[in-house]
Amino acid sequence: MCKFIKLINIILLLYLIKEISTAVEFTNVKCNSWNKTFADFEYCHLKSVNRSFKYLSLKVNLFKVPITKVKVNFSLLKRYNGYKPFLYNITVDACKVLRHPKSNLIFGFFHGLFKKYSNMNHTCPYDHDLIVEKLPISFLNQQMTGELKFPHGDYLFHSDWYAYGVNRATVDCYYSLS
Ligand SMILES: *[C@@H]1O[C@H](CO)[C@@H](O)[C@H](O)[C@H]1NC(C)=O
Ligand SMILES: *[C@@H]1O[C@H](CO)[C@@H](O)[C@H](O)[C@H]1NC(C)=O
Ligand SMILES: *[C@@H]1O[C@H](CO)[C@@H](O)[C@H](O)[C@H]1NC(C)=O
Ligand SMILES: *[C@@H]1O[C@H](CO)[C@@H](O)[C@H](O)[C@H]1NC(C)=O
Ligand SMILES: CC(=O)N[C@H]1CO[C@H](CO)[C@@H](O)[C@@H]1O
Repeated sequence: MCKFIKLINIILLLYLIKEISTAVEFTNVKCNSWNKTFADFEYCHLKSVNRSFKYLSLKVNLFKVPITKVKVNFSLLKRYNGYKPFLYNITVDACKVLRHPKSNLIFGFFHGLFKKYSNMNHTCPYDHDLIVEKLPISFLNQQMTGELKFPHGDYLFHSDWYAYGVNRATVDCYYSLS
């Protein structure tokens, strides 16, 4: 029993240390459309309403709907002397994984970060503009804190969005761990 309590204490302590040492802060978002006849960003920004409420919003106008084939490349980069590849660099068939959400945990995690605040919450096809509306940065920070045990520093979450095998858009999210 005593051993058990000790174990609980150690786990609790480790948990607290992690909580204290890992603060996540989203600092910037950049969106780019590679073919403005196919899709374009109406807006893409972080906004501060006040000290405690900061959010991310973006809207993509799609001009060739419906879209039935979507792939996403994700990679995580860390800044040393410029941003360098760090940890993962994967491609997922978004239409497939939206049908079978448990088939790719990394995509599932990423989708979970914004789906509550977005109309990208259903399976393909997509026949409407895509929005992420007022996704609270505090929500993002919270989601990330539990998941990341990475070294301190500046990170770039890079995503390339392909439709029909062609790169249509790039969304880059910048954050730091301290
Ligand atoms: C841009 O997209 C349009 C619509 O799909 C296509 O007709 C055109 O060829 C594309 N342009 C380039 C440079 O890929
Ligand atoms: C910040 O703005 C949000 C949304 O308008 C509001 O709900 C919240 O009370 C504000 N917080 C402070 C500290 O003013
Ligand atoms: C991801 O991997 C591909 C192919 O292996 C490479 O061309 C690309 O530059 C990599 N991207 C990043 C950001 O590391
Ligand atoms: C998807 O998001 C839209 C817009 O926010 C909402 O009206 C709809 O109920 C959501 N659908 C699902 C399946 O969550
Ligand atoms: C790094 C990586 O996996 N890149 C892929 C991104 O997706 C396109 C389209 O599916 C592939 O051609 C790239 O190889």
